[in-house]
Amino acid sequence: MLKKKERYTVAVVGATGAVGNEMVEILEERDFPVERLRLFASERSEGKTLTFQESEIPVETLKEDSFKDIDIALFSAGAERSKIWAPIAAASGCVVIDNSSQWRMDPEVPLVVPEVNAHDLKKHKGIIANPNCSTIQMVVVLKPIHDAARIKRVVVTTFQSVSGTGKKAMDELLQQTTDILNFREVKCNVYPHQIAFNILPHIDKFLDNGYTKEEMKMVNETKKILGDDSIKVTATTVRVPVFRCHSESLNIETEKKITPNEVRAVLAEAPGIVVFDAPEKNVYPLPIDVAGKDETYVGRIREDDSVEHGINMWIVADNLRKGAALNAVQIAEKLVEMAE
Ligand code: NAP
Ligand code: 12T
Repeated sequence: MLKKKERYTVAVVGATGAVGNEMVEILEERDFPVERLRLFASERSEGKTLTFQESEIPVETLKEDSFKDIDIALFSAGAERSKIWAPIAAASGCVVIDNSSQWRMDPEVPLVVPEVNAHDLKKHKGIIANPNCSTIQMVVVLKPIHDAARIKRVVVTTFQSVSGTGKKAMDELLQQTTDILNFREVKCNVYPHQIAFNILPHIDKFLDNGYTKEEMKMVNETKKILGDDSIKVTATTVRVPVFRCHSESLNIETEKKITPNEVRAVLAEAPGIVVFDAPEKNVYPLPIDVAGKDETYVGRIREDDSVEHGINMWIVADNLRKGAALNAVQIAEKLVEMAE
């Protein structure tokens, strides 16, 4: 458990990455009670500094005793680093909030979206997992509908931005786009195919069942976060040439009947959601509008009359904020509230 203090020593591991950078900004923006901020990355970043609350903070490399005086560590440096360093950090008394996929399905590790299952934080043993970006925005929306009408099945198709893969992928989309517009040859390093002016039905590795790991994360993590193994989920995850924000088409089947207007009312009351749904005025969520926002935006809410109780909708959230850094900082804020 986190010990109650006025201010905490916080570490960001992977601070120079797309998510880590966002974490540093969000800690400052939300005025998190930071006594001292420590930043970690690989040897490649030695000598770099990042600005936090108007001071320049050096980026360090990880050592066995790095976590000795750290209260909370936000990890975002890849699953391999989390596998090695999260247990070391936890053993030295630090609470780890891990953004990688390494610990999410471990039964000893709470997998938390504060709007949905903050109560699961009570039983942590030093490591807390941040869910996958596509799962986070989906469960924020599913939870209030599940409470109102019990969800039986969800069919989701995602439209995921390149920032989900990290900095190198953002550079690749920009480079390929300028190369194509200048009649130069296109190079592919991060993705197996050209992403500029294209769509790839492939995120993370393929598994033996024909699905990708990203698709199975959405299936398994949703059940764990909602605490209900009976919810059926099937996913198709797709990469689109967008820099920021993941969009998702959701088809939801409920046990009880719920009308589109009732869904709008339930979602409008729920935390972390903006209902943005006026198609007659061309109002629906778009990545370029939702970038930089904290909430999950929901539009195109309509009935699916091809099944008994069906609802369709379109949701968009900023994958680097709610999908990663913001959710991690919100978990830290809950821990601070619960500290004794
Ligand atoms: P990124 O832009 O590629 O950044 C990776 C970060 O990890 C950099 O700071 C890098 O430092 C650091 N790093 C790499 N090797 C390291 C090492 N040996 N020791 C210490 N630090 C090391 O990637 P990203 O998009 O920020 O993603 C980072 C992590 O967040 C991944 O685990 C990813 O799975 C997770 N993530 C989660 C979600 C989510 O769904 N919640 C979304 C996106 C990403 P250098 O700059 O020195 O190389
Ligand atoms: N492959 O945290 O490429 O499990 O967009 C998040 C994002 C893995 C994860 C991506 C990924 C994760 C991506």
